[in-house]
Amino acid sequence: MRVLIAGIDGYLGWTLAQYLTEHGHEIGGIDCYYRRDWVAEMGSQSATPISRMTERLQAYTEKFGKNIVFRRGDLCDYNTCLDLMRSFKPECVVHLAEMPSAPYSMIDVHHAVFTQTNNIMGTLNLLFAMRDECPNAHLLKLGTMGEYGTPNVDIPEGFFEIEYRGRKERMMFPRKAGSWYHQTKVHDTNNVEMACRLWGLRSTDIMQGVVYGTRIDTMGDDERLLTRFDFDQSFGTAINRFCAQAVVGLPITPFGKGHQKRGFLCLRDSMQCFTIAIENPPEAGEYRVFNQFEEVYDITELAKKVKKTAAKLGINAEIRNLTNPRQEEEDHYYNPDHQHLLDLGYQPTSDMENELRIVLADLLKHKDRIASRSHALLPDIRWDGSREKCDYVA
Ligand code: USQ
Repeated sequence: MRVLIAGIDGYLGWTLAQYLTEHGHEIGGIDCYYRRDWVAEMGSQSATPISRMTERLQAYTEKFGKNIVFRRGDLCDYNTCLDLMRSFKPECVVHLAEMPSAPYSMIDVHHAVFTQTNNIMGTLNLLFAMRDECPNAHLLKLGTMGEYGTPNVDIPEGFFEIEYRGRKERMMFPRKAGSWYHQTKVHDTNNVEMACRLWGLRSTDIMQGVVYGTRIDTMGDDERLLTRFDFDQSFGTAINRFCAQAVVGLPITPFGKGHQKRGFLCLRDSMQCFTIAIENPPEAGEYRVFNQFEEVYDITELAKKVKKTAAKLGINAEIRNLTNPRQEEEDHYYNPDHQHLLDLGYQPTSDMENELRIVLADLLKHKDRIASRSHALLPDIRWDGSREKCDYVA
């Protein structure tokens, strides 16, 4: 299939380009390198030494013997979207080109407005360009499990049956996001669902949990094929940050009580799930939702797993809770369904401790790169809008 990856320079995008190529697909890509700028704005850098796009493309051609049709551009420019659909003629568009950080979106009004404008406008432009140029193509849209929030009931895959005053309907399950970023995904969900309903487009909305891992096998030893690994307060997820903290000898930092729960998925299995969704497209007019994660952990369990795995590599990591810069439930019920991908043949391949061993070993090679940006690890972006470094609880 001809697959266009929007956000091909990112953590998932660059990995997916390689994984899909190995599975026989033709790849086009677009990116405007925002992620590199945002991480620099946070005073940080990727722990893995990622190459410039030109070097990445060269390495890709050497490895796979074919080219990626790449365009530097921004989805917020409608003509760029239109041109790309006309020239590349994708059968599937994978949309990973959004600002993905909750803390970044909470910094101030400018970051909140940028996040919502960038994410919602880019998706709308894509929907219109697809309607007009490739209405049969499948839109694989990256949403997030964070759209649902942490309700005190089970979370279905997108929809649920409701009976109200004696009548029944299948409705979208209520969303309750906890950051301006997560809200953008909720708005996208509504927009994409409506585009499918009104225009007959087809889309899979992926409610993905937290993805972790430094590599897939395809990357081999060529550093130019490596994907990024962020650990700063905005673009590093808790699991990335815990690994980076362990490697440079800083305490691992669950926030608050540390019983916030999330669904997790390793990078190689995330790639497998995307590929299954691409190779099994929905019908015209169908909008479907996959909850894409494998294991649920609370943040303290996660911290303990990182500590335990680090110990096997001779690292003695300490866990110290920080005051929570976010406003969120620190101990809650969490029971989301995730059956649709399993029904399509998804087979989990790796457990977290195996994968953490690989991550920590990879990070040890680049310890100096993390140490030189260790100031970016301690959070100061707070949900109330203030900027003040967090203190250790004990
Ligand atoms: N947390 C800590 N210590 C840290 C960093 C975070 O305890 O050093 C806590 C946070 O307070 C939060 C939890 O860990 O309760 C998860 O935070 P996170 O930064 O790992 O993940 P989150 O903000 O939920 O967002 C991440 C990605 C986002 C994606 C989402 C999937 O940044 O792009 O949409 O994971 S999900 O979590 O399923 O919503």
